[in-house]
This record gives sequence, C-alpha cells and structure tokens, in this order.
Amino acid sequence: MKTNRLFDLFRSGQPAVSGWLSIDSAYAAELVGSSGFDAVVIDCQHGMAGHAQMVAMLQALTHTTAVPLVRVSQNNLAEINRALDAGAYGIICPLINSAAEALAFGRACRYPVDGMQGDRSFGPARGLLVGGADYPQHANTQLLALAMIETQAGLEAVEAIAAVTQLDGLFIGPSDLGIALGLGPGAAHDHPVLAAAMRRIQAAAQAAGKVTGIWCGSAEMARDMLAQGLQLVVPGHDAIWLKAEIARRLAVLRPPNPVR
Ligand code: 3PY
Ligand code: MG
Repeated sequence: MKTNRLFDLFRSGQPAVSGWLSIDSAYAAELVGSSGFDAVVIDCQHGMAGHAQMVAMLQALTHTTAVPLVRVSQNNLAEINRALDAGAYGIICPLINSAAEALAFGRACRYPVDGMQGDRSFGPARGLLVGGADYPQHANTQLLALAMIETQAGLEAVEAIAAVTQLDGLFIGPSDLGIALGLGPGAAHDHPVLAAAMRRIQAAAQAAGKVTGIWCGSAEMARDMLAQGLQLVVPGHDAIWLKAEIARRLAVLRPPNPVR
C-alpha cells in the first residue's frame, strides 16, 4: 500500500503543515495540493463540499504530493467509511466529547482484523485504486485518525480520549474551544486560559504517545504552535487566503488615504 507520509514525518520528529479546503472545487484542491503542503484537509463540516464534491477533490489530490485528509461533518460510521472508501488517508472528527465517542470514532476508522477492534465495513473502492491491491492488509496502520478536542466535555475527558488505541492523535479546534471556555471564537491563542487548555491537550496526547494537530487562524499562530512542539498545523484555509490576497491587491489599487 502506498504509505502515509505523515507517519514518516511524525516518526522522524518533523512537523507537518497542512492545507485546508473549504471551497468545494476539485481545481482548488489541485492548486492547494500542488502548493507544497504535506497534507490537505477537505472540510466537510464547515466547508461547502458534499460527498460528490469531496470525491472529486480527493481525485484531484491524487496527483499531488499532499496526503489527502477529510474532516467529516460528524462522528458517523457511514460518513467516515465513505470518506475512507473514497481514498482519504485520514479522518479528523469534530466535537469528540468522551472516551466512548472517541472509541466509536476510532473503531469506524479500523477494520476488525489483526486483533484490532474496529467497525469499518469492507469496500474500499478508491482506497484500492490509490493505495494499491494490498490496501486491506495495511489500511489500519496507514490511515490517520485524529479526534478533535473543542468542547468543555472533550477537554475534561482528554486524557481518556487520548488513550483510545484506535486513535493516532488529537486535533485542537481553537475557535470552538475558545467559545467553550467563555472567551469567544476569536480568542488569542496566547490567552492564558486557552493556552493552558491547549497545553493540557498536547500533554494528554504526548503521554499516550500520540500526535497533536491544530487549526490556526494565521501563519504566525501556526509558527508558534510548531515552536510549542505540535506536530501538525494548518495555517488557515483557502477562503481566508483568497480573501486576504484580494484585500491586499485592492489596497494597492485603492489605497485608503490616496495622495491627491
Ligand atoms: C475550531 O477552531 O473550532 C475548528 O473546528 C477549526 O476548524
Ligand atoms: Mg470547531
């Protein structure tokens, strides 16, 4: 099976930088996937893509070097299985609140083979195409499963969530976590309350021998998170990048205080 380069990076202590797609376009996927990111996440929770667009975006990512990941809209066996069967090399699952929810998520990502407890049903249509004929033998160890910690309940259960065997790591949602902590969605990542929560999540993953990833609103935040030792960062998403570059160009053409 074609291996998942993210695991090589994690094992060698090198961080991974991922793109993030909220625009439901195979062309956008192709562009972002060809831009130098180690991975690209198709966001099916808050992004625009439905299942058919997600499949087309995974197809577009196939000819790039970025590892294709999907954030599913919810912790649902059928949705997780369909994303993996369509060729996703990893799943990020939002709003994990407890060890039981984490176990259900982790089991959805794993086949019940080789002593692994799993609920994944067999039928990896595109998985076989992109992964190879031996996909069924290696899928359990090559596909990444990251549980999002972004609620008060999830934070309180984070050590038990991190211990779930089927998971490879935790993924911090700073906006929802900021809301859960009473700070609002735009809290600065160095706000002491949010920073302490993020450190607790990172420590829980570390203690369980797992990785921590995070969505970041800016490249500067992503840089700080890498400096703090997180293994996977996402410096914003396609819609943010597009809007920022449009604003920058319009500001060049229409300066706020033009000299008359
Ligand atoms: C959050 O910050 O809550 C996220 O889910 C990032 O996408
Ligand atoms: Mg969130």
